[in-house]
Amino acid sequence: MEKTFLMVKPDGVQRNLIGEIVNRFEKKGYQLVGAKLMQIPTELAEEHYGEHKERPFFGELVEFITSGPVFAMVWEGENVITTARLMMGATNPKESAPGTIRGDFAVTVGKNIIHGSDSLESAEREIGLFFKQEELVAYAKDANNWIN
Ligand code: IDP
Repeated sequence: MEKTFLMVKPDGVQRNLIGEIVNRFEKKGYQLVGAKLMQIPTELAEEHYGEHKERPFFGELVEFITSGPVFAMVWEGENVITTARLMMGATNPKESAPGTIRGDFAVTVGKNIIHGSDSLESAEREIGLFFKQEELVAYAKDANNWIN
């Protein structure tokens, strides 16, 4: 089953949005298979956001993502990578639709509440960066028969 890496950023944790965000993905019908509250070390932040190394906002981005605890998660379900991105909304909250997480809770691009993998390749890379294999839990839920 497809998996994605989602993370409530420090602004989302500080604004008490962990529960709200978990609730949205649970209600949608996806399954949580791993989660932890953690403080990201600078080296991990730089690796996670490596594709943005040359961007002018890279320093600011690393500083922000390490500025407080994040809630890192792995979610599983059919088409979860693409659908989670739709549920998050556009990167810049000025463009994210109401009803999406960023559209409902964020105002500026630098503090946009949530991260989610944008492809199968980045999902596998990011899950590997943040979680050990034994931290992911495979389990069956009867309700899945009413979802899939
Ligand atoms: P994504 O998070 O929607 O995948 P990316 O383009 O991968 O978006 O950018 C990563 C993160 O970098 C964004 O979520 C946002 O927090 C931050 N970011 C993007 N553009 C800017 C900017 O112009 N200024 C500050 N931060 C930015």
